[in-house]
Amino acid sequence: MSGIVNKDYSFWSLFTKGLRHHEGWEPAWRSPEPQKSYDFVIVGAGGHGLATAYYLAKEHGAKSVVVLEKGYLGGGNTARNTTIVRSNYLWDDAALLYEHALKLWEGLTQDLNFNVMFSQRGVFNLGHTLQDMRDIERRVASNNLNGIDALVLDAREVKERIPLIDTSKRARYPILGASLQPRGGVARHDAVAWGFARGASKYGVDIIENCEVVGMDIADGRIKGLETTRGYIGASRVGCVAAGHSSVLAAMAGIRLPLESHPLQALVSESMKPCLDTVVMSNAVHGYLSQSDKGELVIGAGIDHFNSYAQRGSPHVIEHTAAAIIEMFPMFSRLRMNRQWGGIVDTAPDACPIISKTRVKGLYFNCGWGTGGFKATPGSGHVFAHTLAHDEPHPLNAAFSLDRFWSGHLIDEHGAAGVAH
Ligand code: FAD
Ligand code: PYC
Repeated sequence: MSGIVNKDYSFWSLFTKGLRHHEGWEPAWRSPEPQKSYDFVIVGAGGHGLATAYYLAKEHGAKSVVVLEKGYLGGGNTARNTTIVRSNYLWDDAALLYEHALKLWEGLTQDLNFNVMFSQRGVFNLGHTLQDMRDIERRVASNNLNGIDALVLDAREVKERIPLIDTSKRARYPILGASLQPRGGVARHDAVAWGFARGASKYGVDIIENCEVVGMDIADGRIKGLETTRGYIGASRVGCVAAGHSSVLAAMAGIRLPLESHPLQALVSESMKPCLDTVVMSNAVHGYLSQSDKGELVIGAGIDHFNSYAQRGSPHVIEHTAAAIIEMFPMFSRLRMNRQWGGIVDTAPDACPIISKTRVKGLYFNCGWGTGGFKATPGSGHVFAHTLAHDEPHPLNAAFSLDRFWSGHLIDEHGAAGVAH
């Protein structure tokens, strides 16, 4: 197939479709019965899993691909994140991987022919202490050396660009400056999942929802198939992309991943008129926010520090988050919060992902994105598809294999992951 099938988007076609309201729409992806076996089985229909399937079919010509999802497509962290996209990581390996993703984001709407509403409104990381500012200078210099857009601003320049922010000296942690990545921004989380699902489906990928993987059939050190709630499915290669549940899947293969699963919460306020046209994050005050197209503030902070698979969190974290936002933007103190939720994030000791083969032949893991994987969605899928298709890492994910936890070549990105840790 040469690409995504073009539909009729003429004025007349859109007008008549509009008249039929919510009836008669054709599904965006097929929902077939699972076949007996596939060349490639992807476990997890979040953005990363769907992107993997899409690129496997599109760029590697894979004809027999299925994505298995225990719940509904895009209902995991893809649905629960706060959609910040940026590539301003410190170390070369991480920066180049996230920049690869950012470049794909820049053409994603056109590639998928589906509006993922990628809005490059800039991302500010605030500095409140001299050490923060030194770290910011270092990271910006490192980003520039890697060809990544980033600049250092002082407090006056921050105030010019974000008029509502409190840069006065009376704040508990006065703002001294910030880094700014102008090409960073936000995207529409659901659209990313739906766009990749539609694209993958049109290339022939089967997407099976309500199909939980409950066991792995491994013989002679090789994966043979998966036990699922919809029966046994044979597989030549299996890519697990299950975010907070990655350790559960790995345990089915007798593998212990160096991951912890934690809840991460977010909240949105009532809608307001547009007043914040960028993304603001502060590691020190410990909160971040942006304004959605609907006018709500989208707010978050750090993980709940206990391990859990329950997709909710503790009230004291919400209180801490609200306090941080009000410290940066005192005028939001009268804003009411509308909703709160949690997702389960898979954090690795060096705050970097694992994109790797395993000791079981044909079994691969893409996980450990922790609090920061949404921004990587297209890049992660792209390099993981390569890894699965060639049985060897793409040059951009070679440093992210499981071996690093034995060799000691960790890539410490706690600073860049910052606020959500
Ligand atoms: P998911 O979307 O969680 O997909 C994994 C899928 O696997 C799920 O749908 C799950 O149901 C399925 N699955 C699990 N086990 C099985 C099984 N046994 N069988 C079948 N299916 C299974 N990142 C950013 O870059 N920017 C942000 O602003 C940001 N904010 C965040 C805010 C919050 C509150 C949270 C929770 C996360 C945030 N993240 C952010 C992190 C980001 O959401 C994740 O790193 C990313 O979405 C992971 O994508 P995924 O496709 O791997 O995971
Ligand atoms: O990775 O940019 C990020 C992020 C922000 C909030 C959660 N994760």
